[in-house]
Amino acid sequence: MTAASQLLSALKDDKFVQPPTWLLNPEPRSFRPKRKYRTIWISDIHLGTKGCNADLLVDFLHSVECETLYLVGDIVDGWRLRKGWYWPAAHNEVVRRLLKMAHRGTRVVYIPGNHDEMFRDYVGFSFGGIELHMDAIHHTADGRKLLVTHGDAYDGVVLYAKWLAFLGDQAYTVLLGANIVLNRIRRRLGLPYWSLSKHMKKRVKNAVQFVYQFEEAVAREAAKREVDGVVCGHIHTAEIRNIGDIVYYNDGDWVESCTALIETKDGSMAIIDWADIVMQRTTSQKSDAVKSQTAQVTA
Ligand SMILES: [Mn+2]
Repeated sequence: MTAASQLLSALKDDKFVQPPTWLLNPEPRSFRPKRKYRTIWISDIHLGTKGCNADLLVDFLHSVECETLYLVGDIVDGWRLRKGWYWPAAHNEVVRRLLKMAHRGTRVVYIPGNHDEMFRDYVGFSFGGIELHMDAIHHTADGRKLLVTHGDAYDGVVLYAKWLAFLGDQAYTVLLGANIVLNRIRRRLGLPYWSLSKHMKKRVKNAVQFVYQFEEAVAREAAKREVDGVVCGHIHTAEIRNIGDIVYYNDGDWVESCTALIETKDGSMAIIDWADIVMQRTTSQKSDAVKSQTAQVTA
């Protein structure tokens, strides 16, 4: 069976007549060896907004391989796009990477959130090999059952836009704006990404209180559903902690913190801070460059 005919049969459920040719392009040879995981969860990418760190996410997706990838909501920001179309090339590249992963055999499960709630109408369908579900039960390699949900349904106090009500909507927008400008300057100076808003939020007592209440509410729902744990996103705060008998996992976001949640083949789970990893990579590359220069000088 040729690659093209395999692709056609894979896409048959979506009734794509002509598969896009870039799907068949081979990977460039220069790729780093990929980190292999059993499962990856990412959420709150907010494609279509200026705050989205699409470049870092593309870099992450290039660097990993997994059996199952969960997109835990707020992948595309429909709310923002309604106010005006913003879609740079890097945002397309994210979509391409996701479709490529699905095409190459990763099971991709998309659970819409509140910012991409328009996709909730298509739950039960699949597009380009990406399955849409309202929520999901994930079975870990060590035999635990995890509820996977975006989390906005348990955000009783504040349905987004207002979720940082105490900071004020505008204050939050200003903060994210400042974050973009700051990182543009840092990039020009050759400095890695650093989340200003993440550091600010930690210092706001009310924000901590809100996060705590949200986590408790999600854990209560998980206990009701008789699962061992819950994976969600929504509040842009990555976390792994025990709440009663439930393990609460939050995969964070790609607006502020640039984090993912992963499961290894033995079922252990961890949060990956990609901004941090890229920073370490840049630092070690720099010191390698310095070393080779020194070597040349001494040689
Ligand atoms: Mn959300």
